[in-house]
Order: sequence, then structure tokens, then C-alpha cells
Amino acid sequence: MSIESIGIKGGVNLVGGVPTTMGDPGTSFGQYTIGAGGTLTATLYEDWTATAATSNNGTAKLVANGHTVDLTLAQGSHGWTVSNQGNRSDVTITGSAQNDTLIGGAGRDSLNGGAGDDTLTGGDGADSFDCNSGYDTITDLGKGGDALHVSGGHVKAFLAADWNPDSESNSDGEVMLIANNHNVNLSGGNIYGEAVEGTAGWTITNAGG
Ligand SMILES: [Ca+2]
Ligand SMILES: [Ca+2]
Repeated sequence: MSIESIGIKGGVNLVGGVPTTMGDPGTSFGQYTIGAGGTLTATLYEDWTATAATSNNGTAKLVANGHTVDLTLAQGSHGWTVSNQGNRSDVTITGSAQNDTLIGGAGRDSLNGGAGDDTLTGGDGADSFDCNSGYDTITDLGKGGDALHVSGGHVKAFLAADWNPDSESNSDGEVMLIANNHNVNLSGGNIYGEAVEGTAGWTITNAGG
């Protein structure tokens, strides 16, 4: 990975690929160890996959800048904030096992928080939200015609537009949709005769949630 900028405070160590020039977009990076009280802020110039050599016990913020980020193997007790806001490229962002905040851009993003209680925001574009465990929150479901895939866990999704999911969406977890004065129609589509597959319950409310 290369970065444009990095903010380092106490407790941060860089493991491998330590830059010799701060702020050089061409500087290659390896993995990070962010200690308690440490802060990492970085803008990606390449796709980046964390290995188990990366851990976060402090604060970690990545600007995806149109690149895929995979934090599945990241260690440590703290989650990550990853944002592609302001970028039109489609990206896939996969969170860590902790509580992450993942934010898409204007493209068709795929956001998967992984374990933990994650907060997902797709932005514009037909985004795909994948939720599999924990208590995840989606802040803008429906904006751009999104798909929701719930393989487990609990999801609370706030609608940002009318949502009429097709058969791409499914749930085997518990989903609460906060209509937020938008229309929801789960009956359209046609695979297996229903729009939204899944065995677990859906709760739809126009209350504040
Ligand atoms: Ca997570
Ligand atoms: Ca998006």
C-alpha cells in the first residue's frame, strides 16, 4: 500500500515498509500496529489487505480513494473507519472483527462489516450491504437501489429512499427497517415467488427506531 499522508502519535509502530518520506504518495507501506492512544490516518493509492501483522488498539482512519480495503485479518480490540466518500469508483470494503464504520462513495460499493457491531453507509449508487453477525446499522438503505444480504446477526437499516428490493436481497437474520417516511415493498421480484428470500423476520416501522 502507498499512502499520501499519515498521522502518527504515541503508541504507533509501523511494521515493514516504513516510509522514509512522510507524505510521499509513492511511498510503499506494509502493515500497521496501532497502540493504545495511537492514531493512524492514511489515504490509499493501491488496494490494501491487512494481514494478522496489523492490529489496532487505538484509532485508525483510512480514505479508500477508490481502492479495495480488506480488514478481515486485522487484530486488536478497536475497529476501523474506512471511507470512499467523494470517490466515484466502485469499491469493496470489508471490516475487521471489531466495530467498524464503513462509508461508500458515489459508485456501486460492496460493504461488509464482518463481525462486530458495524455502521455501514453506502452513499449514492446501487450498493450491496453484507451483514453476518453482531448488531449492524445501515444509515442509508435504498439510496441508489441497494441490495441487502443478511446471513446472520441483527440489522437496523434506516431508509434514505423508497426501497423495493429484488431477489438479490435476502435475510437469514433479524432485520428492522426504519422507513423514515419512505415506502417499502418486499413483495416484488419473482425468484421463488418472493422478492426477498430468507427465513428470519423482517420488522418494518415508520417510527424513529
Ligand atoms: Ca466489523
Ligand atoms: Ca455507493
